[in-house]
This record gives sequence, C-alpha cells and structure tokens, in this order.
Amino acid sequence: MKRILHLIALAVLGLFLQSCNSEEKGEKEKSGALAANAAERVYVAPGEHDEYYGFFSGGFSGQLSVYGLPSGRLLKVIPVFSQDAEKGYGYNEETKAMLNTSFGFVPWGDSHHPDISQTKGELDGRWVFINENNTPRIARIDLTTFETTEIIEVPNSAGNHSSSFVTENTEYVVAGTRFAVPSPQKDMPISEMKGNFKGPLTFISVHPETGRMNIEFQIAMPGFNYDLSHPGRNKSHGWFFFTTYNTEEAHSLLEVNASQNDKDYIAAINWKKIEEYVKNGGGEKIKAKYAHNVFDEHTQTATTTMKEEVVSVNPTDVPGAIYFLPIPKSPHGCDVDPSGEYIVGAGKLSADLTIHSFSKMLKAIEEENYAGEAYGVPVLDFEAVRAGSVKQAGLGPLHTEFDGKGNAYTTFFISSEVVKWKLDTWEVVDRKPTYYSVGHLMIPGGNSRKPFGKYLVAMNKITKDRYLPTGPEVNHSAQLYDISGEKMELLLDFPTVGEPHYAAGIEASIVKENSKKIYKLDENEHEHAVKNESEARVERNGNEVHVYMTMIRSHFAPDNIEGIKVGDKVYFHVTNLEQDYDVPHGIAMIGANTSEQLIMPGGTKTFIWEPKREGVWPFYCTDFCSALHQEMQGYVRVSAK
Ligand code: CUK
Ligand code: CUA
Repeated sequence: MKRILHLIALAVLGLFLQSCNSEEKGEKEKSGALAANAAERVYVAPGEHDEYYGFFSGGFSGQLSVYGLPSGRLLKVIPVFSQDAEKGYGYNEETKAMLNTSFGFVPWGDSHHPDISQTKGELDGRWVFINENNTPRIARIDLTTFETTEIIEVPNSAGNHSSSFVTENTEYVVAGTRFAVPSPQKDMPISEMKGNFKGPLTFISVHPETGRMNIEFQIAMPGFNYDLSHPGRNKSHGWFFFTTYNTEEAHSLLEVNASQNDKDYIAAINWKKIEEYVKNGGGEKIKAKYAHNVFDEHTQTATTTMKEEVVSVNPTDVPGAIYFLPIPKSPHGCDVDPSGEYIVGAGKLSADLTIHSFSKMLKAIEEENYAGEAYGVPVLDFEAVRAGSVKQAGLGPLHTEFDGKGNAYTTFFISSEVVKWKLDTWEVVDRKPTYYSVGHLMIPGGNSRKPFGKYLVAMNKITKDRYLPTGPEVNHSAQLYDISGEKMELLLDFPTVGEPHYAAGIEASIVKENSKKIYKLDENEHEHAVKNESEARVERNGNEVHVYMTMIRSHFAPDNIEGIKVGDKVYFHVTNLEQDYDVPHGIAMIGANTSEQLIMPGGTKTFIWEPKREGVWPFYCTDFCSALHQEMQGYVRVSAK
C-alpha cells in the first residue's frame, strides 16, 4: 500500500513538473514579474564595473565561472577540475600535476558548490573552495590570481557532494560523501551494504596564512547518503550540519525503495569536540590513498604528494559530539541562517519546510530528549528541536538563502519558484516563478553572518524557450532578482557555463584591490625561466631537446631553430618577459599533442612537441598582442633521424 501511495505521489509530482515546464505559457507569463526599468537596473555602462563578483560552479564542465552582477557579464572561466585548452591548464607541464589523483591523471570533474573564505563569519575574499563529486576532490582558487592553486583528493569518499563549505574563520573546509561505500574500499556483495558501508565526513584544515589544506580527520558515519551540509555560524559556530537521505541504507535506490522512512536525519556534529579528541590522540589511522596537488606561486609549478593514511574517528567514541535531528522525507538542502539559530531542512518529497532551532537542540541534548538511536547515535525528538514549519510552501523544496533582514528564500524545483518567507513567524510573504525548475539560489554573502541582501540569483535546470534555440541543448540559465524591497523583482536572465549547481557572491571591492596585475619577473623562480633574451638557447641531451625561449612584443627568441630531428622530444620552456598588465603571449607547434600555451606577463610555461615529419615548421603568437602581432613568428627546421 505504502508503495502504491508513493507511486501515486510520484506520478502527481511528475504531472506538476510537466505543467510547470510547459511551453504553453503565454508571452506575458514568460516575462514573469519583470521589474519596471529592469534594463536600467542591470545596465553597467561600458567601462564601468559591476558591484559584485559571482562565482558559479560549472557542474559537469568541472570549472568555476566568474560573472559580474548585476550585469550578468561573463568575466572569466577559471579551470579547476577539467583541462582547459584556452588557458593551457592541465596541458602544460606546470599544471598537469593539478589533475593527479590516486587513480592517475583525471582531466575532468563535476563541480557543485563554491564557497568563499571567511574571517569572523564574514567573507574575506581570499580564496574560493569548490568540490568535485565524481573523483572526490576539493580545490582552492586564489583570488589574487583567479587561478586554481591547490587540489586535495578526499579518500574513502564517493560522490563528494556535501562540500566544500567553510567554517566561520575558514578553520575547516568540509567534504561529505554522498554515497556510502566500504571504508576502506574492499570487494564485497552490494546486497550486504546495510550496516557495513560507511559515509565518512572529512574535515580539512586550512592554513590561516597560506591557505594550504590538510586532512585532519574523517568521521566514520553510518552508511547513509550525506547530501548537503552547512557550518553553524554565530551562536552555532563549532557545529556542522549534514542532511542525509536513504537512512534505510537501501542498496538500490529505485525511488520507492529509498524513501520508505517517514523521516531522514540532519546530522549535527560538534567538530570542536572531535578536533579536541583527535588532538589528544583519539581516533585510529586507517589506509587512505590520496593525492595532494599544490601549485607553488614562486616556481609556478604544481607538484603532487601521494598520501597513505588518515585519522578516522568512530562517532560514538566521542560522547556528545554527534546527534541526529529528524527531518521529513528525503531532505536535500541544509541551510543555516546568519544568526546561527535556524537550521532549514528541505524534504524533497514534503510540501512543508522544517526549521530546527539550535537552542532547542542544545536543550534537548541537555534533557536527553531522545526519540531513539541509530548506530549508537542519539536521535533527538522531532518536536523538541523543531522551531517551526513553513506550511504548504511549494513543491519540491531544495535550497534556502538569507538576506540578513529576517527573511529566507527557498527554491522549489517542482513548482518552479522562489518563495520568500519570514524567520520566526514562518509566513510566506512573496513568491516568484523561475524559468524553469530552479535548483540552488544565491544571495551574495548568503553563506555568512552578513549577507549583502540586494540581489538573489536563481540557477535553473531547464531553459527551453528562454533563449534562441541552439540545437537539442540550451545552456542552463541564471536569473537575477532584486530583493531590496518587500517583493522580489525579476531583472535579468543570463546563460551559464555547464550546470551551475551553486554560486558564491561577494562585493567586488573586497576582492578587486588585491587582484594581481603581473607576475614579477624577478620573483619568477621557475627552474627553466629565462629572464633575459640573451640567455635564450637550445640544449640537446640525447634525443631530448630543451628550447629556452623568451617572448616580448613582438618577437620570440630564438625564432629560428635548427638541428631538430624526427623522433626528438622537444621541450619548449617559454617565458613572457612583459611586465605590463594584460599582455599575455601565446605559442603552439603544428601537430603538437597539447593545447596552445597562453603565458602571462612574467610567467613561464612548458609544452612538449614530438615532430613526426621532416620539414620547416612555423610557430606564431596565438594572442593578438600588438600591431606587430602577426609578425610574432618563427620556424623550426626538422631533419630526418
Ligand atoms: S545540488 Cu544541484 S540543485 Cu549538487 Cu547543491 Cu541541489
Ligand atoms: Cu604576442 Cu601576439
């Protein structure tokens, strides 16, 4: 019976999905509640700058794209987990190591959640962290260079989804695991999953000056799916909250199986307690193979260190560190308001939003107000911790953000809308349609104590008729709303790169002053850098040839290279001698099994060319750099073996 009811429920949701996405909407509906003077309000005049940076995850593109808000102008795509031919990332010898993992070189990733570093609960604009789901990793992007400077693999994890959220002083960046797996991995029957799989949660410390990451400990949680997470802030600083689903531990998640339990959990974790436990020698070292890749800003080169073990903590060994808060029907998002008092859990298959109270949680813990336990972890009584519910708010709630003015905004995937509601009274005060099927939403600073509270961006999964058709696929779409007034006002649609699951936004003034203009040539410690044209040269060592080359407007040195033979392996070590802002040069060789190399002022990059045929082969600058850009060229003579 339960099964049948469930099927009916799913069918109804399916119908809703169809009608919400239907192409029958009239022209008027299509524009939604488009604000008066919308164009004017997002217009950033030529030469003017946007007020906010928006960092959008690339989803299946594996990258991070940078947009200006409110204009929606694409400013840059920062390569993170995927090779990028435009920038040479993952192709040149300097950055290849960034994509090393314990499984070898993995040049693609699926990135979901960017989060900006914080100091005292406010965005400090130093780094952006972002997760990779498929081959679990966390990356750190330096906001002085807008380049990926570190990637750490997350071992014993599978589907690194509830990541990469940072604590109030960026003490930790946290990585959850969406799929329970044997930990450490081993060969065993899938059907014996229940009770035998684990869902490790990984706490990665961040060095306060350098930003360098280090895996401090993993909590060997029961084998649920840990979907999303958020750190406590303000009064709940020191805690971390994770939503779970499939607490039934079904090994096949055909939906009827997976959502049998009336309630799943939010796992509340007192990480300060566990940190202390580990500092006092608690936990055990377990096998954990993972790569740690660091890009050194002085040598401009990435290196990989392979690691072998992590400290694993059994959650029941640390009394008072972990509790489960019941939450109805397969929760997805897990969001904490700026005061740290409210924890919003959105059950995807529930029409109501459940909001838990941090202070009630502490009280329930003190009074041992338990409804039971799961794997030795106390389950707190639902009513004892519940602060309130937003009733019948919409269909398919996913994610919530806050404006810092006492309002919360929740996305509803199935009913395709953003709903604004009041903290404390739980009343719905506004709702606006999205086009269509919104996933996450983002308010700049929404993940901190101090949201900027002016704009909201909805990230939509289905675009359909919003743009000119471009074949079977239309880019995903973001929508910008003004939330400074009582009612939300739609201002703008703009297409995005890949699938932006989530984004992080920050006032531009916090970041832009620190943005680097050049790499200083006298600080370039690359082992093959050539800092003066007179040192440009060609060196042979057996069939390996090293070309030490310089580039400056508008020539290469050397520009005529002879003595190369078919079968040689030619390394081009190329330094851009420019010391002016925004003057990169590029270079490539015919038939080279790599991308072009775009080299920043003061930078050095290396690529390999293995000539296949004799002849005289040209090379040229690939980035228009001066009036004599076309003259920036040279030849390599290749002779028979
Ligand atoms: S997820 Cu995509 S809409 Cu990966 Cu945060 Cu919810
Ligand atoms: Cu250098 Cu074009």
